This record gives sequence, structure tokens and C-alpha cells, in this order.
Amino acid sequence: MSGDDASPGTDLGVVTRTRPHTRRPPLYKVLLLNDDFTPMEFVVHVLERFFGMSNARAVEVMLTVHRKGVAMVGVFSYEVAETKVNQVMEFARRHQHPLQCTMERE
Ligand code: TYC
Repeated sequence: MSGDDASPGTDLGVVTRTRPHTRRPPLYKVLLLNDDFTPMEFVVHVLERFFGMSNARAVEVMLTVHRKGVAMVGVFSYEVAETKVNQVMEFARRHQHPLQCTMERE
């Protein structure tokens, strides 16, 4: 028992916390890479569909990737980032585009 009202006076009061502070799980950046073949409209559609971007934001991010070679499209937990990468890669493969999406620890 832990010293609540149901069992008063039995709690030895040993503090069992082993870390002074809580630790947040690491976050992962999802990156979209440029290539010479994937149509711009396809990339815009991917950003809307899998990353919830408005059309205006998706066009902006797509053009950043097109000009700079890479851009971050979101930050997620490991599991969510992995799912996004897999969804994008599978969707691109299904449409026979070479679009690449990766993740890296923040
Ligand atoms: N560079 C591509 C083109 O000119 C467009 C493109 C943008 C491709 C972003 C991939 O992640 C990408 N059609």
C-alpha cells in the first residue's frame, strides 16, 4: 500500500524516482529531396495529402525543395515520421516517380 487514506501510517516514504527530470522522446525531421523527374504537381499533392498542407503552403515548400535540393516538411515522433516516409515512398513508387523522402533525428 502507498500511504493513502485506506492504509494510513504504513508508507515508509522511500522516493523511488530515479531521474531528476522527465525525458521527452526524440523528434525526427521528415525531409523531401529534389529530383529532375517527379512532376511539381505530384509533389504538391503529396504535401497536401500526407502533411496536411494548404495548396499555397504545399507550392511554397515544393519550390523550396526544387530550388535548394531538400526541405523539412514536418517534425514527428519516430513512429509517425517513419509512417509518413513509408506512405510517401509507397505513393511515389506506385506512380512510378523517383521522389525520395527520408527522416533524421532532430
Ligand atoms: N525538380 C522537379 C521538377 O522540376 C520538381 C520536384 C520538386 C521534384 C520537389 C521533387 O521533392 C521534389 N519537375
